[in-house]
Amino acid sequence: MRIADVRVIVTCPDRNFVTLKIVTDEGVYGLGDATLNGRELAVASYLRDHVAPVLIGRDPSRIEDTWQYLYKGAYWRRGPVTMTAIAAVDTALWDILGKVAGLPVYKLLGGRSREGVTVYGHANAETVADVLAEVARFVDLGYRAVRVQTGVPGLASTYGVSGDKMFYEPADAAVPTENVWSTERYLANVPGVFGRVREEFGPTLKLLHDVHHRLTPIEAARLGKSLEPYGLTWIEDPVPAELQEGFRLIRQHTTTPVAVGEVFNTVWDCEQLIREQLIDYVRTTVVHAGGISHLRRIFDFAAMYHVRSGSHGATDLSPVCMAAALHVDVAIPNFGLQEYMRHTEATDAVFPHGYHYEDGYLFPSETPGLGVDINEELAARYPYRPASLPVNRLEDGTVHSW
Ligand code: GCO
Ligand code: MG
Repeated sequence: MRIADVRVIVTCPDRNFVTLKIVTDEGVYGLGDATLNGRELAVASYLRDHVAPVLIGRDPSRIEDTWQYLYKGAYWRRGPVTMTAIAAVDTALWDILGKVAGLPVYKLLGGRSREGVTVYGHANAETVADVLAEVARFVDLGYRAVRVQTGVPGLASTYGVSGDKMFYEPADAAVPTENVWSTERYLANVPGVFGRVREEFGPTLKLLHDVHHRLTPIEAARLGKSLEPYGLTWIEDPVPAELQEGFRLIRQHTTTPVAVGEVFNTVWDCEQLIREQLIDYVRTTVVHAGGISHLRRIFDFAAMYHVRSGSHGATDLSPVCMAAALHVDVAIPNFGLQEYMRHTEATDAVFPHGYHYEDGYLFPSETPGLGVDINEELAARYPYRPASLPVNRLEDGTVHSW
């Protein structure tokens, strides 16, 4: 069997997605998600112009060899654009392998280690009263884990709070929207929110919170300490993680668990964080961390250091990525949690899939391969729309991490 055709499909069913379709000479095809929010066309070009030509004629079952060929063969290593492109190829090849073997991909990864994949939902609202109602809604839907984000008094907008509660989408304008941020206002507000949520929902509901890279290590330490009475499952991305040793400072001060990794692309981005046990959950996922093969490598390494998975699963990761992530989640020994934001009806129609939600769990598809498809005719009806993620500024105008 040989690779006969490689297609890059860009579509915007309510938001932009880039999908790679690898077709073999025997007609079997595989899909890979290649969506990099706000930078979609860079990956589409990388795949179309630089990757597709070298894939034609290759044996699709040589997954590891193809990964190494694309990683080492480019000379220029790592980075989100490169690793998202490699991820798409790797994912599509696993899909083909599963279809040829007649097995769902998780069986090729060693089989089921658990019955279902525990997911967390997103309760978000401007006020505490409203967010309590949102948490209740997720509890009613069966969720055992809920991420809680509220507005901050004095700030016009805050990360994680949106008008549309179900389909959160921060990439809202062709030219980035500018938000204003105040660490002081934020730190004064968050502990009270979690105090109220715990009071209302008791001690066993898993609670999570995303700081979205906005604090310094000592500020994050203070936040973690102030949240200790409420027993959070994790605080996410407390600081930008380029300086991995910075997390030592957080660790020295608080027992609140830390989750990091949605912007990481390789094991090298979290090597020190894992080896020194500076984090508890690594949030890398298939599409931005080199595909199923490399994600598995990161999680195996993490398992040696008591670090569990907590894969990113926002709406900018397509159903193709979610399908692939669930096969990994259900197979690995050190699974922690899976983020789950529902896609819109239009997105689901373009990407018909066999995974499903039930009582707080997602279940991967049992059909051969990933169990996800793309309706190309429908996809063609939704042309690309430029959309960027916002930019953050402090109250005095200084550019800050968003
Ligand atoms: C999350 C993330 C997202 C990102 C988004 C960027 O935890 O789900 O932080 O909300 O901001 O995926 O494209
Ligand atoms: Mg996040």
